Amino acid sequence: MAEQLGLEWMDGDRRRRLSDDGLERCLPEGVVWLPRAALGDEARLLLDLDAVLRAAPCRHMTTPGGQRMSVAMTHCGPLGWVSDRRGYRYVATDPDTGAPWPAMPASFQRLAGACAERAGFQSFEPDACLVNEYVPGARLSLHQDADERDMTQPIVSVSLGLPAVFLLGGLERRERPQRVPLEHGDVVVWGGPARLRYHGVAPVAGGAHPRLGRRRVNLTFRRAG
Ligand code: MD3
Ligand code: FE
Repeated sequence: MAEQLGLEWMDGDRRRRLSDDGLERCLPEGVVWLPRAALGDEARLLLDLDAVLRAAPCRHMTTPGGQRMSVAMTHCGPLGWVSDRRGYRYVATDPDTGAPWPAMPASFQRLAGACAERAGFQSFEPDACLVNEYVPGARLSLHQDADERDMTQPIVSVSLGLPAVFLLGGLERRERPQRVPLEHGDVVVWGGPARLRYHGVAPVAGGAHPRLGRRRVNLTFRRAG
């Protein structure tokens, strides 16, 4: 049975954890979902997020093809990802101001490190934290994260605010994506064989979150350089 479901790689503990909110979720190898893991120090996390957003406001970048992204983004930590007509790359300064990206708050580093460790990655030290901001209707089309240097390092993602449906595809673009609902406080660690899966976010539905209002904010922690 477990084999048929593709669960043979999971130990009993992890299988229980996946279902401990009563929602069965069968995720591919290398994906570890930690429901509500970001809420342990929620107040601190949201205060620190506010400070980052004040220092480096989210902006809509342009794809190399000239499209304005519906997601607005900014960064903290030594490196930030930028996209413009020249392509994608990681850079140490905010192109809008020429200043370094704001420092990565200690609360962010602690959360990312602790979640990576729960997923089996010791001493994860991210040098980039992407902050994506979605208002209702914003989406992220299917893509791979392949601009980081070391693909043995995981990506840790933290969902905050409005819920979203995450689209988890395969290693090739044509594979039909699985829909994974993510809520405020959920953390997902993507590593190993899942690191290069295609993924995206379905258009965010309307509504308002009690703490973050009419938006979803996603943090992704990466080892980029
Ligand atoms: C699966 N962000 O910033 S995070 C991105 O919700 C991005 O804002 C989405 O995709 C968001 O690049 C999803 C989850 C994520 C990040 C990296 C992955 C999922 C991944 C890498 C491989 C497989
Ligand atoms: Fe991505």
